[in-house]
Amino acid sequence: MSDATRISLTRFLIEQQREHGQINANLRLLIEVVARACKRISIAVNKGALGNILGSADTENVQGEIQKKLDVVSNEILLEDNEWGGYLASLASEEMDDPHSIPQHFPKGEYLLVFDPLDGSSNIDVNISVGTIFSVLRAPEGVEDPDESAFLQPGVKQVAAGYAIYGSSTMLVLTFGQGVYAFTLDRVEGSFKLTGSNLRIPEETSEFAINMSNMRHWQAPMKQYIEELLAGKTGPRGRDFNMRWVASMVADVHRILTRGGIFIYPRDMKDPSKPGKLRLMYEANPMSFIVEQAGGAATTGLERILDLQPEKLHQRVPVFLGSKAEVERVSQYHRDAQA
Ligand code: AHM
Ligand code: MG
Repeated sequence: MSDATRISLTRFLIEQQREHGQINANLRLLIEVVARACKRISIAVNKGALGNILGSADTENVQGEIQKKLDVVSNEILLEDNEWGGYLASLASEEMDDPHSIPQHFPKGEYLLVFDPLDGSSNIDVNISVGTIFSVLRAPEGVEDPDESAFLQPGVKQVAAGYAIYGSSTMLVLTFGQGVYAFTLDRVEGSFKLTGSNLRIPEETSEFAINMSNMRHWQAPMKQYIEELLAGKTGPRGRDFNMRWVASMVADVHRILTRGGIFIYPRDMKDPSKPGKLRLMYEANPMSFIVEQAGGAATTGLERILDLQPEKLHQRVPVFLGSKAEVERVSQYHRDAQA
């Protein structure tokens, strides 16, 4: 297929609205605007050192992490592009302590948007893939100015989720709960084109992604599972496994959507006050929605991520996601250890 005949994101969304009744005009506009914001972030990422956006911003976010300049720039782009459209009741982000209210002079809408504006920030300065992750929820009815509690809905309530990956090409991956679609940015035309429909994650895999340097801090079932993979052909699994760890969740998840695998960021004892590193609302939930829609599974090791009732906007959770058979196996090890 030539690039000119490929379906654009705009056409795809209009067809989803018109022919399949899956989305309404406001949700279509929301996705289009988020995609446009991701294009702006992609341009900023691509400029690298020439854009004067590498390095630290010398500020801390609510999680006590030093923000990178690009974290701040990406957050501002997403706020600026989305606050005037009339489809949002509020926005929340990894980079802001509290939800961002829609300014008085703009109309308000029915949706909540929550995002990690630049995931994998430690990779910005070394020219490795980073991304944007987002989740769309319905605002509770009758709430004039939604606060944090409005966002605290389980992942099964998401009406859409997606991520953009700024890699060797820029891609947008989306779900509305009826399959997963991938779009590649055509930089000449400036539009996203449909390049993958109904993506499926193979149930079986021989590839895992985990930060092995934390092994000494893991709990027993986690150590057992990885030791078995490392033992390879002569171990209990009877075959060799391969390992990849980009340290950008978007890149690791994107690889798993493309060729299968299991991604794990477990709870560890490095800082016992933290039940994991990744955040539920804008990392684990949207990625779990996408992975389940592609036939994979996503758990905390004990429970399905999408069923969790969030308690805080910036809550952390352990994450096990990807090829179903492996996620089920490692989750079983964790459940057995609890029994
Ligand atoms: P960030 O949102 O601050 O970039 O942190 C999340 C990232 C994930 O993208 C990635 O999977 C993980 O942190 C990597 O952590 P580590 O550096 O511990 O391997
Ligand atoms: Mg992140």
